[in-house]
Amino acid sequence: MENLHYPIGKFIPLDKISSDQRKEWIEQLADTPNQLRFAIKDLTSAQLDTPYRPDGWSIRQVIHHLPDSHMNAYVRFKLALTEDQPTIKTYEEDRWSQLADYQGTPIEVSLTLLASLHQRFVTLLSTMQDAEFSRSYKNPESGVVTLETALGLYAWHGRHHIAHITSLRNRMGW
Ligand code: NI
Repeated sequence: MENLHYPIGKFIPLDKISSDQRKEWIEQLADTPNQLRFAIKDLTSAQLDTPYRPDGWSIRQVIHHLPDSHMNAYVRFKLALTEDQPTIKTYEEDRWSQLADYQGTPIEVSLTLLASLHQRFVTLLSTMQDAEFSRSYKNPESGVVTLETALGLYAWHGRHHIAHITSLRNRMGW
């Protein structure tokens, strides 16, 4: 049976990460905004308000969540590139999804925000040297994370949420 929560599986950190692997992840991140646009194409407002699984976020919430999450990611990368293993700030993503901007902001605004953000993020990632990918931040909940692992995590994270949308569309025949 299809796993509604983890349609592409959970994120599994790799022990060894090659530069080819990093390149693939950077390409996935570069592609995420367009993949998201394609995934939500022609959905009605009622369809956007449909949860992707029972008790899960609506497609609309998933769309607004992606730039929120990836803005945090971008800041984490910049902190780790400019400070010595900084401790980053976690956030309550479920509470964020209940704030008024998730209902009140047109999705186009978050699609554009994600595209602009990823353009800067990918510009930064594309110029990072090997040693910089070994830099790290400390997540107070999960421990030390290298930037190459964080890169894999956020490449997975975009595909993870887009798959929530595409798998719902498949199930519903939309
Ligand atoms: Ni997420």
